[in-house]
Amino acid sequence: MEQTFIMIKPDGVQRHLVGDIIKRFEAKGFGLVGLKMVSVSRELAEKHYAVHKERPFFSGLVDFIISSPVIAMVWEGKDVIAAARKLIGATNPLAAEPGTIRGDYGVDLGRNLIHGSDAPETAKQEISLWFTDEELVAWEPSRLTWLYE
Ligand code: IDP
Ligand code: MG
Repeated sequence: MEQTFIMIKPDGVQRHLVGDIIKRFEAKGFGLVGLKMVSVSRELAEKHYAVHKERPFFSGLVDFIISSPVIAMVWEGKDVIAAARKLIGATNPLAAEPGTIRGDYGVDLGRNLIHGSDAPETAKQEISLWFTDEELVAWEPSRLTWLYE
């Protein structure tokens, strides 16, 4: 089963959308493998967004991510990386479809509520950046028979 790294950004936590967001992933049928609240260090935020370090929005993005706690999670399931990106919606919330997290709750590119890994390699990197092996919990979900053929 594939795994992906999902982070509810400071705006999602401050706006009390944590429960709603987690509910969407659970209801879809994905399984939670790791979860923690983090006051992000500048170093971790810069590593997480290293791919964007030459972009004009980089320093504002890092300042935002460290401004207030985030919820870091690992979710598991069939094609969960791409499926999570669909649940999340387009990067710009005004362009994101209604029914997606960003489409339902956001208006600004710099306040788009949530991060999701974009490919298998980045998912692996991000999971190991944010979680130790001991923090990831292997468990046998009883749901599988009713979700997968
Ligand atoms: P993604 O989060 O949908 O994968 P990326 O292009 O990887 O989008 O950008 C990472 C994050 O950087 C976005 O989620 C958003 O918070 C921020 N961002 C991207 N482009 C801009 C911009 O033009 N202005 C301000 N923030 C941006
Ligand atoms: Mg991205």
